[in-house]
Amino acid sequence: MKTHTQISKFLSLILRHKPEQIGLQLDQEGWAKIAELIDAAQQHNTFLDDEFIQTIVAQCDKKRFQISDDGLNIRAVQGHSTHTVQREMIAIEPPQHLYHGTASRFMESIQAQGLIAGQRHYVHLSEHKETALNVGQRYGKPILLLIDTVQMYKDGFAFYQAENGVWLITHVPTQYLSLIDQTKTGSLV
Ligand code: HQG
Repeated sequence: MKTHTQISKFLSLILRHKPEQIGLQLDQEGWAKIAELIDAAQQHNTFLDDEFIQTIVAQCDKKRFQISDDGLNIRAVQGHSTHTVQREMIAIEPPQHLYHGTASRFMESIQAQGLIAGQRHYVHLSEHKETALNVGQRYGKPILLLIDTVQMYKDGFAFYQAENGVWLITHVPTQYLSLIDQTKTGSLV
């Protein structure tokens, strides 16, 4: 029997990155039929049922997953890398401040290229410094970057927001980035 965390990671893997690992079909908007997911997982020795899925979706701290209004489908709302998913998102005006957390070892490359999406479809941005820092520390010494959203928006960049509040953008060129110095609270360098 797998734990909630293991199942949550399994759902992230299948619904964001590798549905083919269990032979599951996702549509362009990322939806999978829950009944098909349960069957496919079972055939690959992962036991899931409707109730377990509902609990994981409801308890997920980052609200990574969404269940359709009719209760029949499930998807990850962001974080995809699989090319079968190409969500049609509506560009909206961003808030004045958005942050990106990264690790110090990526900074040389970020200074050269700006923020790029890598394996995922988008660069992930947050309205909250703490969230961004937590994201950054997954990869090493965390670095906090502030995005000049006002100028980017004026310059015609498209910002999207996933259902769980995560902001998405395809690329952030270097000139819109500033480093927030953690040692001097609130000040920029
Ligand atoms: C970095 C988690 C070198 C980027 C989190 C990041 C998030 C560059 C890494 C979500 C670069 C990509 C996404 C460049 C960006 N050169 N490195 N030019 N541009 N990077 O995991 O933002 O728990 O794909 O800074 O909470 O860390 O999965 O993206 O460090 O919301 O739901 O390349 O994943 O959510 O790493 O995290 P990732 P991320 P979940």
